[in-house]
Amino acid sequence: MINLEKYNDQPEFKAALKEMFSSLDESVLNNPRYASILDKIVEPDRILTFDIKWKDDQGNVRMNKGYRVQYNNVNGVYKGGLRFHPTVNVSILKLLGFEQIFKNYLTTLPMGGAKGGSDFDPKGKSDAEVIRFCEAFMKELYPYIGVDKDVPAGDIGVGAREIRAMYEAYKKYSGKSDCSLTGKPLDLGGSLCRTEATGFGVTYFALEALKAYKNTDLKGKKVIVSGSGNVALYCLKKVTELGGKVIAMNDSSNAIYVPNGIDFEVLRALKEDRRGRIKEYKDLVKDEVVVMNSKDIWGIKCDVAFPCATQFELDENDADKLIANGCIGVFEGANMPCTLEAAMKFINHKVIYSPGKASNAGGVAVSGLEIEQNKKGEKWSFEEVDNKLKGIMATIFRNCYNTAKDLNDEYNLIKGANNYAFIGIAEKMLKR
Ligand code: NDP
Ligand code: 2IT
Repeated sequence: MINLEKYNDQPEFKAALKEMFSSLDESVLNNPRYASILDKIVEPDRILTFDIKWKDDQGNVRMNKGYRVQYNNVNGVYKGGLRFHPTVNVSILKLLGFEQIFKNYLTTLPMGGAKGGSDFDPKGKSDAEVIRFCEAFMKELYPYIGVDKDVPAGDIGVGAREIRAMYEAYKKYSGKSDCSLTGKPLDLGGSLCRTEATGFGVTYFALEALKAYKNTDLKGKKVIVSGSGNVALYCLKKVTELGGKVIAMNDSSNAIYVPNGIDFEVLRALKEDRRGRIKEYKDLVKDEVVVMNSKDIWGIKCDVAFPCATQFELDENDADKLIANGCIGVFEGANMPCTLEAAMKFINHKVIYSPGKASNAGGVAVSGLEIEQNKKGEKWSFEEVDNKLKGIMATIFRNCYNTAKDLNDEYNLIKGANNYAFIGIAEKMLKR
């Protein structure tokens, strides 16, 4: 058994371990075949830590911490995003890296688990500062990555601008132009539909689940999508295309409630082109827009919710409000946005609940397809990638749903995802 108390100084990571080990079936947890690998599965192969020195626009040398947690490569090369946010620390990266092992297995593509990033805060920095930081970050990281070793991508605070700068720096320092990063801009060998993949993917997963559990879809549904970054924006786009109405979104400062529905193109331009704040949306449209506190988003009545911002943004009290308001499905686009207590409330009330490692796997899945295209020297059409993404999300849903049903706990997709993926990874570790 895993002694969770050992991780009291890493509360975020401890929460991820608790989610996993409280959901594993007795037949898995007490399987003598797996006894020898339990300790190995919980700790990363290595944690690379480095100092990043970069120059601000005034010419001052600034310093941040950089990390890459290479967790487990039994299912393929280390793979997972890079996060630039002031809260980044080893505990959060271990949470994310641990999740990534099982998420990547669920995609059915050959990718191991990793995560990395820095406590650098891109907010309030000029483009030139961000680009200099990215170059300095890659100067430290490049020896440890590459298409046959470890392939990072984006996450919070790391989008097209950052990946471009890091990929250019990788080429400069390593002299190679292999697929060492995914989420690349198209002119640098990126894949069509990678930008959209996580947000589209979580919506495809929701469609599968709504059909299987409640024989319904997103048409006419009132929807809340938290966050307003990459995942949230493309979830908004796909939900709207499928006939749902996204009535509320947020950022870390404010939420907006828009009874007539949020306009994707207006919000996209505000967020992607201008890096604006969500409250500015009010000045851009004629519709009624109510600006609220960020956290108040979960008190708005909706049919379906997609938490797409950050870890632990939705707690038990928020879950109570959503349940009382008649919400029928909560699909995680972010990584572990619901606390375990919130998730268990949904499950116990038969609200469909999907853990991020299952429903947000579309991003890394299309990263896997980007690697495949780069290796083969091919460029697939948007439609081709999008169709493969749909197929992968449907497979993930089926595998989790069938496992949950086999365990006589139909609404428990935590059990479904964790038992299915844990056995898959454990069996591979035993064969190594
Ligand atoms: P972005 O940086 O593009 O956007 C993050 C969004 O979340 C911003 O709107 C940000 O607001 C908001 N946010 C961050 N912290 C908080 C907070 N404490 N309260 C409210 N809002 C907050 O990141 P992504 O969209 O890429 O990532 C979002 C989530 O999805 C993360 O959990 C990430 O790990 C996960 N994910 C991302 C994938 C990807 O491919 N990008 C793939 C799978 C999962 P603000 O601007 O105010 O900080
Ligand atoms: O959490 C995630 O799955 C990501 N940030 C995407 C990782 C990737 O390698 O595309």
